[in-house]
Amino acid sequence: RNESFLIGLIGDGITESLTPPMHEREADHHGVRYLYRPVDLTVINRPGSDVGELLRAGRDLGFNGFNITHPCKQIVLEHLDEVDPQAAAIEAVNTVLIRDDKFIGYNTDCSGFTAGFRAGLPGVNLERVVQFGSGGAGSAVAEALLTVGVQRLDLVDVDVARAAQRAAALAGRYPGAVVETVSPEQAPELVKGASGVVNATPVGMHHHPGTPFDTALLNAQQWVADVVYLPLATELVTAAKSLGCQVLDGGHMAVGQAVDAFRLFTDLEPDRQRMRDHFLSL
Ligand code: SKM
Repeated sequence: RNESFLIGLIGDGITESLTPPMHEREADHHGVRYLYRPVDLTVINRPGSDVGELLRAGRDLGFNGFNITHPCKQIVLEHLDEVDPQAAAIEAVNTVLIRDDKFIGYNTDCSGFTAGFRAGLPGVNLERVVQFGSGGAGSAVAEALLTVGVQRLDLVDVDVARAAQRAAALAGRYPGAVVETVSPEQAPELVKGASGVVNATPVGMHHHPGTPFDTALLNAQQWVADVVYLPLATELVTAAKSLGCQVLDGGHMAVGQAVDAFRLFTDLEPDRQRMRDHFLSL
């Protein structure tokens, strides 16, 4: 096999992203030439609305694909020739393949969270889940939770209209599940009665410290998942672990989206554990 791959990541402030080294190291193990370059909109002083133009430039310069992140995951949709049905349902794309000069969009945040959830929280109770955040990451995570069989999903968001729109879209596609919107004031009661709680907000990131809800509401029978991975040990993850909850840290989604994108870009089977070990060493 004498193939080479040229991949990029388009988004705002992504120069320090860990996705490029994850892909490149995995490609090294497969013995293929693989370059993964961040295309940071802040650095090149371009708005997110230029994502279509950047994709077309990338295609013309021989790129094989792109990951797409904030603020372009929705804007990119109108520039694609084909969109995977699950990505279309989530209304967000984070992976674009360039095949025969066509742009084909996928969402590996959803499939990546799903795989991480199955691996990291096997057999957990899926009866009642409360999810904080219904934005970019949140819509992919909510879809993933219903895919793995969550029976009742309560979406909490400061933007109640956004949560309501997401809940309605999900309820239509998962008629077997109950999907509701909850105001932040109603959330504490629901957290207490939940089998699992998920953070899909940026709260807990280095520049956004805190927890999305009062962790004193948790008990050891519950599981907790976070999507924040900088730091990996968020205040939520640390508190939930010390209470004895089963915990899925945000690294699982970060690795999961990279695993699934790598497979799409290369048609090679990545080694999930190896990619996670490498991610943890970065
Ligand atoms: O969906 C992912 C994207 O593929 C890569 C990324 C990053 O490296 O910052 C973040 C997420 O949006």
